[in-house]
Amino acid sequence: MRIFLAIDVDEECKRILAESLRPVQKKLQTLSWTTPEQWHITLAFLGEVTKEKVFTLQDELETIAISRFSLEIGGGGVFPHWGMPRVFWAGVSESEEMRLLYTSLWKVLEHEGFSPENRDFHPHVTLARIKSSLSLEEKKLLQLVCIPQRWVNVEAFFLYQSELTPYGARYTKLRTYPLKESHDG
Ligand code: 2AM
Repeated sequence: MRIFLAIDVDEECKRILAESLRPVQKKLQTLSWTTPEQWHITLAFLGEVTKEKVFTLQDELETIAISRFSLEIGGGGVFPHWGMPRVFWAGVSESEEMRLLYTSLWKVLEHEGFSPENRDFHPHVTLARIKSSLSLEEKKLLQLVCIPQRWVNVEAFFLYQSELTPYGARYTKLRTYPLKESHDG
């Protein structure tokens, strides 16, 4: 199974994001736009993992005891850089709480034999994948997209299965890991 761990984007935030993208989506139809059902913030992509390993991992992840927190989604950017954009994303605020969740997850994952990726953690919501090179004009259109800032409450993280289909990636939630209510101590 191909699996990853992620935080969700709430419905209201998705609605606002979708609205801010609509005009540019019409103009840039050569981009592979992701759909609101696919939007999430990846914490760890684990790739192909045996079912047995998923079973143990599912339980190990229950040991994570982190409190709920809020994060801010907004603004746009690209990976790796504007010279050769490959992914167009909505930004996610860096915060101590997010770092804590990320490092706590990786402590469990490393214990289970997974190795962290070499690249730095840049939380984001992937909005489009860019397969061909863009003209200056197309880049300008993307740079001018106004994605409003919005606070999102993070009350859980999720273990997802990713299935690659001819119609794009299909993500299914395998397990929900609720975060602690702040007054839980
Ligand atoms: P991306 O959106 O930034 O491409 C499921 O595939 C999720 O895991 C996607 O959100 C994807 O991030 C992320 N991911 C991270 N590394 C990946 C990889 N090597 N292959 C596929 N997805 C990866």
